[in-house]
Amino acid sequence: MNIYCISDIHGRFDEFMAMLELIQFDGKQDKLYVLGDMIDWGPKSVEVMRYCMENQDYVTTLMGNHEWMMIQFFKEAITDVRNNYHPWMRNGGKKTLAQLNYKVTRVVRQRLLGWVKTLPYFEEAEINGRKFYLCHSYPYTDTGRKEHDEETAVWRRVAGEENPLHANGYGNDIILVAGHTPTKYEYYFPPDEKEPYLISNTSASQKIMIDCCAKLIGNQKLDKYDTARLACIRLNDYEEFYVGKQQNNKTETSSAL
Ligand SMILES: [Mn+2]
Repeated sequence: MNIYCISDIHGRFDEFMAMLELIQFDGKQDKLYVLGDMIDWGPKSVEVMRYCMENQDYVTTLMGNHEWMMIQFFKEAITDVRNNYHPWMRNGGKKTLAQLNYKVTRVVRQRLLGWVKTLPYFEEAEINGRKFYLCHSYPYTDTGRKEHDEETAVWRRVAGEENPLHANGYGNDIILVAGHTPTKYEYYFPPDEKEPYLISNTSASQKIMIDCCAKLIGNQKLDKYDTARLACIRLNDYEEFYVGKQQNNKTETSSAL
């Protein structure tokens, strides 16, 4: 069995499908963890959500801050006037909302939102004697204040910090795998804008960061050297896989929709 992790797909459904082809993913034998942020910025967030929801036999999806913002948005049931000021609207959610409003039926929308609410904040996995803790952004803190803990898990950055699990009773051998922070911001300052994004796998700190900034794929203004990619890591042997912009994915450079 192969175990793969992918994160921060951000609506790049065509790149996501190209990745499954590249890794020759086989749902009968393999397992895929999607470490949150399926949605927003990219053009096909609903397609990504549907794929993850409909293939739960072999795809486990975790909560990301973008799913978390979407849930808050619908929970707060805010009026049209205030819509534009909601954090979700200012963070790539406009296209996702438009898709949910106009591209799917009410029944499908309710199913998707109902499912997203149930997403876990972390998962543990073990392969070849190695233990992994998977989350979107930060290990679940468990202070007893549920909302605070959930918010921390999807927003707080682990970048620049040692693996926080080691000080928290998980032992010294557990390896953290997370997305959320584009990997260039892990160690380079200022980041070299011409270098492609790479997975950051530092065995010393037992921390693997896999967000290679797929949200910017095809954005000529913010990624003029075409360095953003969708990344995937196979936990069995740490093989890394990358997918760039796909032909049939018409990426809009403007965030307006
Ligand atoms: Mn995120």
